[in-house]
Amino acid sequence: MNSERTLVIVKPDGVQRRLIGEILTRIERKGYVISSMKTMKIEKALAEKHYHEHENQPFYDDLISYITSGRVVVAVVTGEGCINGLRYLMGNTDPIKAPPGTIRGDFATNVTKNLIHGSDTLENAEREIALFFREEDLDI
Ligand code: D4T
Repeated sequence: MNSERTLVIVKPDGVQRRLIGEILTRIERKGYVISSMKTMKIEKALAEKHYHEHENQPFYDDLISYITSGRVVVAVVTGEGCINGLRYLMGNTDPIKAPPGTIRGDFATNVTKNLIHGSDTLENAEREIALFFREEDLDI
């Protein structure tokens, strides 16, 4: 399988609970590379672009206010099969259904405050990376 890249966000609860190191360690231990990274507070307009596919969902307003509520870590992660691989590391969207050993299974209980975002498809990975990073800053 070819090397891929994906967008990871350590969400506000992960930052507030001092879990940045724990989460990034798991990603690195798996064998993926954190190739670009920054901390930031996501503005509402950017959050709406990022989560536009959920705009008709009943949880959308809560999702936007949550993801804009505090600082996050945004990273481009690269590695063989990392889009799906990261989703396995993260566990099910609902942490109650995420098995022990996964990030959400080990550290979260709430479907909104579920610690981490990872792109779900190649197309979304490229779309999301372009929302948060300039291409010329990525290939250093
Ligand atoms: P993200 O996109 O944050 O990596 O999460 P997932 O890919 O695992 O889950 P998703 O796209 O289906 O949902 C996006 C985001 O919405 C929150 N959410 C989801 C919520 O607050 N209530 C819900 O009922 C669902 C399904 C959690 C993640």
